[in-house]
Amino acid sequence: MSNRLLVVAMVTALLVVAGATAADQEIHPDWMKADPASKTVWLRMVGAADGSNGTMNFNGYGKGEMTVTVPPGWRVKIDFENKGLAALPHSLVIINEIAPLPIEDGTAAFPRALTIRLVEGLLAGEKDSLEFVANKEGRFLFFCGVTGHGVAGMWDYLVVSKDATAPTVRVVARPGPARKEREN
Ligand SMILES: [Cu+2]
Repeated sequence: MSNRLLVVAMVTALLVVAGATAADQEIHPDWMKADPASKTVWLRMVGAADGSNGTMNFNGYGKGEMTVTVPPGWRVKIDFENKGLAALPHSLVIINEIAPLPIEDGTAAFPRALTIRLVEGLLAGEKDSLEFVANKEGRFLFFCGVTGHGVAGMWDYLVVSKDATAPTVRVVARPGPARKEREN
């Protein structure tokens, strides 16, 4: 099997696994704030927030374990920070849901829906902010553009749906004690 085919097979397996573990629990984390009057949602997205998925996570979730849903037309403001566990660089881009996933980089599905230094990544403690209008419906991915991170599972879902009346966050329920932000 060629390397390319192997990567395709691995990514397909990842997507199948993710599909089997749909985000089934709504949470109200302190890292999301919604303002219906201005149709604006603010998200703090932390790369490598904890050790989940070998630190390849956003806010502790990877491989599609987290789904943020917003109504169409809402403005999405994201403050991204790399917490830097394992001393790896990380970045964030909103991409279309595609298979296979890009090995690195990624094309922003909305104008300016990406951090600086997408492939190189931001180092531990570094931050960047981005902002875009969710002007089309669909399912997209929060994706880390650093080489190999996306295919290692550093991605989650962003859904833009007219069925949503307000932003929500759903995650895969995990056994064991939940962290504080998951209990809110
Ligand atoms: Cu990363």
